[in-house]
Amino acid sequence: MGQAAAATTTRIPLSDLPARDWAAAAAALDSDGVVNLKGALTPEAFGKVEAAVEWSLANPSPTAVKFYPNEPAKFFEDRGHNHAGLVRDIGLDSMVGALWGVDRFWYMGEQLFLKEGGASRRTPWHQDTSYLRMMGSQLIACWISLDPLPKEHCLEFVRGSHKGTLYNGSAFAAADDTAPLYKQSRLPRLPDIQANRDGFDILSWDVEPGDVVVFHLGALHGGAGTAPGLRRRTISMRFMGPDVVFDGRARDEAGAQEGNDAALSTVYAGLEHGAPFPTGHLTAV
Ligand SMILES: O=C(O)CCC(=O)C(=O)O
Repeated sequence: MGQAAAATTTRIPLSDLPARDWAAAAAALDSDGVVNLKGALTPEAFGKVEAAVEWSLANPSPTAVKFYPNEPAKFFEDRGHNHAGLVRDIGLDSMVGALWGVDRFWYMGEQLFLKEGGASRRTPWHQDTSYLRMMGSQLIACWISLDPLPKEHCLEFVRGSHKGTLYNGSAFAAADDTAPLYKQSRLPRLPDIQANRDGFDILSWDVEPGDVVVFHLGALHGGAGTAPGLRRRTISMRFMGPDVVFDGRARDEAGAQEGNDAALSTVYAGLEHGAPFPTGHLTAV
């Protein structure tokens, strides 16, 4: 664990955070599967996120990866559970509580992406729930970019897809973004959204420092690439709420080339489909 300790012991009241129509934000998240909380972080809070991300980049975990090692630009990804304290420090817990209308929920950890050093390729379209056996409405990532990103370099979403088909994961293969993570699975292969963009209702925004894009982990999303000269540092902080249950429907998965299946299989052991999802490995926030 790196920087987990919270600097404050009580939540920042919603009234002390930048004002927002939280009911409208919650309704957008429910219907579209994503909402951009524009200007949600104060400059001070944004500075704390930036310090946390820089700490994580300077202290990569043993499972950090450089995707597409044969490409000139760096496309780095890492996961950790180092920033639970940050959740409280920047008022993210108050925001999540306002979106869900619940008081008790859990921090699942963070994932970092860094693209720099030239034109970097896209993050393939995928759903996070393909990699997690979790079901429920209270399952989100708060995606924060530390660098201003015009829409064409932002994270993109298929509107409403969190209520649609659950697809096989993406193997992040160099030659084919839809190549399935699980070579054997009942989940259908991802559609080629990038090649058929007009066939999908794609949502994204120009994002500025301070914006927090919140999305349901079942939403189809893909990250745009970068242009030379653009550095793109992003962090996704994930949360689950009390309505999340174990998704025990048969997937007959096998043949994953990578993933956190081994660690998660101990969490899933013995669970019945629909059982409340265990929280012992998570941080209550
Ligand atoms: O920032 C990106 O390009 C990818 C983000 C992503 O896929 C995620 O947060 O799940």
